[in-house]
Amino acid sequence: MVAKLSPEERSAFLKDHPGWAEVESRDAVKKSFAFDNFIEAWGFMSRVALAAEKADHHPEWFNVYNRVEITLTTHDAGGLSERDVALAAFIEAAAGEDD
Ligand code: HBI
Repeated sequence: MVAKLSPEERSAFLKDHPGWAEVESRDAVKKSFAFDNFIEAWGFMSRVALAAEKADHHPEWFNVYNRVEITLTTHDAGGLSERDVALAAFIEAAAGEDD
């Protein structure tokens, strides 16, 4: 079983990862990414998909043209876990954001 983040770990995540916001009525975080066009968005999604499959931890996401909205949570834990922290870091790098 995966452990949920403690309140302190959750606060640290939100502080260290700009743009991620808590989801109302769910123990999850979300962030929207915008790219130059659909191909750039799809390339990003492909990189994230491969990493997610390798880690056996997957995003919930929604794509329209150049925009990708991502929600992270750990279903097996019923909320945010270190798996989401790790995936968020990969997603930011895949989107070309600085650490
Ligand atoms: N992805 N976000 C997320 N949360 C999970 O708990 C999860 C997952 N991908 C695969 C997975 N769990 C497996 O362990 C099985 O539960 C399918």
